[in-house]
Amino acid sequence: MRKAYTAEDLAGRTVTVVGLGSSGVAACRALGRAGARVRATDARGADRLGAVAGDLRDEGVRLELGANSAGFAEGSELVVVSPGVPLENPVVAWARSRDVPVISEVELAYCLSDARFVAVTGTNGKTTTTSLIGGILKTRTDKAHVCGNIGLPVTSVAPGLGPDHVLVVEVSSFQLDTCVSFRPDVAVLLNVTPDHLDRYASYEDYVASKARIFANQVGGDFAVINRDDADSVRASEGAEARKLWFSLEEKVPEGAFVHGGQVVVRIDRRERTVFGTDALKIKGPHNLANCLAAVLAASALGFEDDAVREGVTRFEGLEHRFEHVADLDGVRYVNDSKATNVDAVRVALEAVDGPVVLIAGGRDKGGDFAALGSLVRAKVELMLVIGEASGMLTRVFSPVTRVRAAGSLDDAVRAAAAEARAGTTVLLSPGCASFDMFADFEDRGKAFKRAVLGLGETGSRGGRR
Ligand code: UMA
Repeated sequence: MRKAYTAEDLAGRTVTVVGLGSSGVAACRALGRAGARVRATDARGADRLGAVAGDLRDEGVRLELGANSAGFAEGSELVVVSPGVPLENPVVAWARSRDVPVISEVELAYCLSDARFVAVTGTNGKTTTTSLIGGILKTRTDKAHVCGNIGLPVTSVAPGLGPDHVLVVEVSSFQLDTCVSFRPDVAVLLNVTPDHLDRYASYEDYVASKARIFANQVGGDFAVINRDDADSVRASEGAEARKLWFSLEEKVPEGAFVHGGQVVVRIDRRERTVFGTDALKIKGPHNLANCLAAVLAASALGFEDDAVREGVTRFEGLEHRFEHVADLDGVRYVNDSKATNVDAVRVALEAVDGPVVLIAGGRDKGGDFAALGSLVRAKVELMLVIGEASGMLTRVFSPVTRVRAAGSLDDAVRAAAAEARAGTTVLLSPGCASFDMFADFEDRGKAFKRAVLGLGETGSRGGRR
């Protein structure tokens, strides 16, 4: 399939961008450079958008602030929708009812660029794997760019880049939902477990959204898929790309696996050992799986084993993802604020040796916490619940462990410190979105770290030692 648009197609067209967060602002600017007549609408008022609204107006963007109204979109030939905007939004609904195309900012970036694309999706591990792939590529080229859901909008990087550049793009299901012609050279699907059920009608719809990453790929492209995850395998069934599998459980026919503590890659019937798992700085089976996916993506792009080894073994992990914060009186504090769904909490609990004081809660996204029952019973000595989900979490987990509600994250950290004894891990792994109490998961993780590092100063440690 050809790219849905070129810069020439967009010149002179009226395009409306919905949402002026980081991706919407970048989309406005890319469209402006392509010569489109750009309009943008945001439900937030000018007071909350800050200086960017004035800047965009100066750049010739027509704005509607404080509402997203269908009338404002009237006359648009294309709508670019931000990932946080639900498809029932009045402007999106207006476009759909008139067959005006609605695309994501990722699709727009793809159309405006000749670079090669590596797209990484999955419920968990996307940012780590995207960073790992970027880390490998950057050992050998300065033409690799890491962007997307990771925090840097793709349209701020991609437009105008030639085929000698590679974009390693973290893609969320929201961005995939409105991709039309997006065809990554390498598509990585890490795992699919229930998440965002507040946005999707059913889990099947969410799986189908993830499967869209493969939809436009053809024979010469690569699909990197988790062989150990039945829903990822299912989502890749219709993929036409060449499949490379990764597995922690079996020797795959083509792909990467672990044997005798070594990462083995088998492509084109050639099998080679790339590195020993003990050389990795990031820990836990989930991170080993992320490494296997990264190794395959880089190999598919033609990067040699020594580049792969160097990039992967150098990687030290990311902030807010099972991040070690401090050891205080033998108690380990771990910030896993990025764990915003049930499966991410499972992965974190499985990665801890010994007893856990778990801090969880926030804004519930409709996940099935009961699925964690036996794991929590086995590992969690005390669960401190915060935010809107407190009542629900108390109901679900009271039968399997001690549960206590805390009024704030600070209170939860103090209560955890008072209870934990040497050998215990205090784990913030919320399993929920942060928006009821914080600006985002980073704000929450930073608040956790401040609270932990403040424990020593306030003398509020002093639990059961
Ligand atoms: N808005 C409207 N109308 C609506 C809803 C929102 O006008 O009905 C406006 C809001 O007022 C706000 C803007 O839209 O001004 C927000 O847009 P957005 O939520 O799409 O956020 P961006 O700042 O554009 O950030 C997006 C991604 N956000 C989401 O997917 C929710 C960022 O991922 C991404 O880093 C960025 O684009 C660059 O590509 C964040 C995220 O939380 C990290 N992603 C989710 C996740 O990781 O689980 C999917």
